Amino acid sequence: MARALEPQRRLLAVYTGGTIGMRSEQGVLVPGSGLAAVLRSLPMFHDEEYARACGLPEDTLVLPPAIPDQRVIYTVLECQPLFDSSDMTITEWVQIAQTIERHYGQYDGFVVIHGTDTMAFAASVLSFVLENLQKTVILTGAQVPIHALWNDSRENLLGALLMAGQYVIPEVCLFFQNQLFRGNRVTKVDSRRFAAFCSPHLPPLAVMGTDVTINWELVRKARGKAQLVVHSSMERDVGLLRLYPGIPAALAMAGAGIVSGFDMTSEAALAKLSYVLGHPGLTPDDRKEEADAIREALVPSLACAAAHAGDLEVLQALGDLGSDLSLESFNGQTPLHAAARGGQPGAVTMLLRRGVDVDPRDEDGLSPLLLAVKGRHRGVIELLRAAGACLSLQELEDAGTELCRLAARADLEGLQSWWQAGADLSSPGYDGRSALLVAEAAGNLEVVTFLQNLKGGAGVQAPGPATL
Ligand code: ASN
Repeated sequence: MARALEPQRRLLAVYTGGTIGMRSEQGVLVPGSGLAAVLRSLPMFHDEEYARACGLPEDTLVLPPAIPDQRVIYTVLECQPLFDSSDMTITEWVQIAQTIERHYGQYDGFVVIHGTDTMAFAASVLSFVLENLQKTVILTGAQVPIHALWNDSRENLLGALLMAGQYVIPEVCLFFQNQLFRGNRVTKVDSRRFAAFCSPHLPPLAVMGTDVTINWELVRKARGKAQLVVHSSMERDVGLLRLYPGIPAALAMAGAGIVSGFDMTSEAALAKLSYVLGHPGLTPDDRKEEADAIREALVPSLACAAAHAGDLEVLQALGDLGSDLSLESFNGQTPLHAAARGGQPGAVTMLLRRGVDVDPRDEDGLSPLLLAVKGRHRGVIELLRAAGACLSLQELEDAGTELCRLAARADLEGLQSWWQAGADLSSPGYDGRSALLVAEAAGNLEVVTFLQNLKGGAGVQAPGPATL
């Protein structure tokens, strides 16, 4: 899933309109055709020498090398007509999805050049319409046309091409101002600044600075080799109800088909509703079931995010809706893992009160207790131990080497965390030395005193859960 290392990666750039290519016609900015020709004239977007040497066809452009031994080759497909995105609807977004479907086999990734006004809607809709994505799809655009001297078009488009060309991020994303966001998590927040979008409830999937930082743990994992499916039958007759202070009680119409949007953006909520209600062949009951299933599918990730952030309100709301708070997210981690990793005693307490398993294992066999130890979250360790969590035999066996490493670095808090979790601090490391010997050799007096006190007093083995 990391950097794609084929010598040539081929992208399709679908140009739908928007400010990026706009020109002034009688003083009014209108979407301008011929973007490929403009890009061809800019050396940052096209290496003519390489294109000629490889005999690339006329409509095909190639970026200068960003990393050795790899080239990003791209074709610009200009839509007819070009749109100011405020005139676009679900119909046009489904057409974009169908264009991607038609060319899916020929290209390694896709960039959709789109106006900013409705780009968050477009990204949300595409994320539901395109099912089983195995390739990167990135929407981008700009606040200032590419022809202007001071613009954000070049940076945004180049960034999107580089991300789609170099990485396999199999989901619909939006790239703007050096950040790659999950498409159905963004919303437009500014129409004048270059930082036009934000993702209020999910950090960016990637950030481009001096280096590219990708949050791989957030990136969707492509499962299996299922074929791309395009859901073109989206329901147009959907609406959004925004809750406001003093909203009349008559509008708490849960029974009238209102589905909570949780922390979704309004763009994503609308797109999802349109997708669910448009699913062909569904009876009203099926649709409700489908909406429930989608909610259930989202619960593990939402609950994990809330638990990690210590957002008790959201956790409570999810629990009150009858959601199972011990469900695993994609990597096998439960909300309790997330709360332990985030060092959130409040969330841990709430989850334990709701009766979740205290010792679940994720895909790598890690338990919440071990994650709390690694994070030195002593309050969480205490709660988990009191609830009966224990390190596994394997974890206890492996602890010796880690304890010696902590002793060598004078990491008292780390050692205390292991002790609190029930580890035997006299366990030998890989070379047979104990943490105490290592600390003495390194002259880490505070650690030596701590370990000696344990030896002489409470013992190097922490008290059992019942005494904590
Ligand atoms: N009106 C333009 C559009 O959405 C705004 C932009 O792209 N910056 O097409």
